[in-house]
Amino acid sequence: MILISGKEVAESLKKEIATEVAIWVGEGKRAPHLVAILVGNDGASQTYVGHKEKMSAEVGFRSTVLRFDADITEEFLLGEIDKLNRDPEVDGFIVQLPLPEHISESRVTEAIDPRKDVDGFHPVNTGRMMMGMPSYLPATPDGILELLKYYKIETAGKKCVVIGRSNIVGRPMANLLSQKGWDCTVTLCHSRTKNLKEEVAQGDIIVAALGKAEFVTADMVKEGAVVIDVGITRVASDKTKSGWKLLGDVKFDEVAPRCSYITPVPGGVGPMTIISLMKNTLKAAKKEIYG
Ligand code: L34
Repeated sequence: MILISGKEVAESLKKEIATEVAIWVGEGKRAPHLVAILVGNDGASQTYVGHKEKMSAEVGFRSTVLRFDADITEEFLLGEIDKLNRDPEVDGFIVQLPLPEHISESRVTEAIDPRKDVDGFHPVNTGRMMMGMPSYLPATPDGILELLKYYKIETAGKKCVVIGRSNIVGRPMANLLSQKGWDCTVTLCHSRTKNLKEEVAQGDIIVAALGKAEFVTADMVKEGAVVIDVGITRVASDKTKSGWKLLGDVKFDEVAPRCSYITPVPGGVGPMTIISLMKNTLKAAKKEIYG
């Protein structure tokens, strides 16, 4: 069993991005500028946005975090998005999800200028991605592809089972893995899938992205499978200082011995999500996708 270190791959890609940024700035261009909007005070979201800020600084970006109270109106948020769309000093921006229930995530996502949509969540980027056209790829699926590439994991002709059909992970992941160059035969499983255990057990590559702690157990995993764990749930723990620990969607201790490769939580997919956002922001600054 080989433990896939997202931390290590992220570190290596970080150096490449930092070098590219240094060359860009050395040519007299403005440093790429990423803005993150954070609404409310969800603990996990604050941690993730904090990691995005830190990584931005490490690769040489300028970054700004706009923090708003959970009770702002949708109209106000759309106004802030409009300002960022028009601001020539902002290359890319994201609105960290989830949003408070009274704000529509789809209206917010659609309001972002696709040219600045470094999350790759806008329908224009999603559509372009599905057609194999140049687009910003959603960060988590792109980060997973980078892990497969780094570890030289064969995907062509493999049976890949994706569990979870979210707009930001499961569905784009299933789509990308089925595209030319990756060439997987993909099954997308979800809460209404019949015989889920049997479906997952067919997978040469399993991507668990349903958001249920320790859902994938050893009996669902074929011997020698590659297991990618996207889940990250905080559960109470009396063994940590913070009072909680992180669990993936995979029951790691029993699944790991059966795998050829497996990602840990933390230190697996999470750091790659951050790196892919940096890749997209650099592309935005260089106007690589839309010119
Ligand atoms: N708009 N909303 C928007 N864009 C995104 O790309 C995200 N996502 C997901 C949630 N909402 C979003 C993230 O940023 C998930 N996500 C994310 C980012 C980073 C990490 C996890 C999820 C991460 O850094 N994980 C670390 C541990 C973090 C911890 O200590 O809690 C890891 O090693 O897995």
